[in-house]
Amino acid sequence: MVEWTDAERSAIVGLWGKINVNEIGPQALSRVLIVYPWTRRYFGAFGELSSVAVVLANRKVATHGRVVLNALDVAVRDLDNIKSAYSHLSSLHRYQLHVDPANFRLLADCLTIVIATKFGAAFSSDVQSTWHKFMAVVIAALGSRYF
Ligand code: HEG
Repeated sequence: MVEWTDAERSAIVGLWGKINVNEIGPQALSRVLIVYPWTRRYFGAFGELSSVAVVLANRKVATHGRVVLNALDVAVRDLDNIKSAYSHLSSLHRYQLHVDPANFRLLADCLTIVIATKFGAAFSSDVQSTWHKFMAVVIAALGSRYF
């Protein structure tokens, strides 16, 4: 059971409140596909993903980036129940999508970089520390059906 202090809760909710899912979601997912090109194998249904320009212009990538961030919104709003909230998503990624769970961390890292780029000094090391904890809990929850 994860424990959150009031300061951690308000740091996560505060940061999340400034995030535009429609902007950050597509940036984070396209970054994963560009920096870690082997992750493109999971998105065969998204069409052409063979170059940086094509990934950035792919509408399905943008849409799915929003889907992923909207799923994170569920976690932000239910910080005490992230594991159960993600139990179905974890099964889906394991049994139907066959996503190696190591990729969850890659997405978290890209998302953190996109957020840092967007918010600059406002994304202080203190805020990052709490954000990192949040993403670690999300990653563990998404991996919970793998083990
Ligand atoms: Mg996953 C579908 C969330 C990481 C590959 N992902 C989905 C869906 C959600 C989701 C909500 C839609 C589920 C549905 O249709 O019911 N994904 C999600 C989160 C995170 C994540 C919250 C990490 C924070 N996903 C992730 C990673 C990969 C991946 C790292 C692969 C590298 N997801 C993936 C694929 C699909 C989804 C291939 C199906 C996409 C489609 O065909 O529309």
